[in-house]
Amino acid sequence: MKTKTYNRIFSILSVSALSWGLSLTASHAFVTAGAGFDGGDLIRPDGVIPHTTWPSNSPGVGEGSSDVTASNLIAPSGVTNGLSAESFTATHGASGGGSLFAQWHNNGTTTGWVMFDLGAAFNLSQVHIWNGNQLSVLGRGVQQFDILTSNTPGDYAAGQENSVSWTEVLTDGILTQGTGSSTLPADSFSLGGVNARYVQIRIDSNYGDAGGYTGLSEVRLSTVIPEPSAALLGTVAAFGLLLRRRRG
Ligand SMILES: [Ca+2]
Repeated sequence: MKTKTYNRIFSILSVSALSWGLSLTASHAFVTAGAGFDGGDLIRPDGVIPHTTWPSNSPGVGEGSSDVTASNLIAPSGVTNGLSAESFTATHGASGGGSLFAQWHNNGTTTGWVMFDLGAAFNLSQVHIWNGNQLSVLGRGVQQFDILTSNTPGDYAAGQENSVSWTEVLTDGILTQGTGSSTLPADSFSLGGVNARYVQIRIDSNYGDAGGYTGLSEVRLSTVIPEPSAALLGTVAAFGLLLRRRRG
């Protein structure tokens, strides 16, 4: 009888742990650790929409529109360390000058926006941003920005960036200027655990590029560390009680 009870409790424990562990979409979950990273799972967005992207009709030195397309923010592209691990500690290479591109920059404005679809709603702990890191034009990197989030599907479309259902969760963040290093780290900013599927970076300013272009290299989000469900905690408590009874 006691063995049967044991088996049942182990079964409940297994099912509870399984449903807890799978509460995050498997394709998004990456376990990572590093300075500045507060835990949880790293999320690579499924989609990205920029307000503009620099066109290919006047390419510069070895530069075409595919070198600066917004998909370079999520590819991953240009990641020079941790590419296979998809890790927060990954670094990003420099762009331009015959070197690596793999970034996004807009079509000649110091402000603007870029929005991301995470594919599902998550409780977001942090946003991790690798700034623009384009050799000889490091002023194109984002300086001040806001983060807005939403769970309204219609918000993820050009023309909806000012929809009232976007909520500002980070105001006037300051991104570190790129140095042209081949191993640029990410800057991390808290999002306070907000539940959201859509994330918008609203650019307030850049670092003073003479041509007025502004861009970024790569963007990730991370989740809060999931709390054990009440059902699992209850099961663990019952299991402890059973052990005490057996010992008694
Ligand atoms: Ca990139």
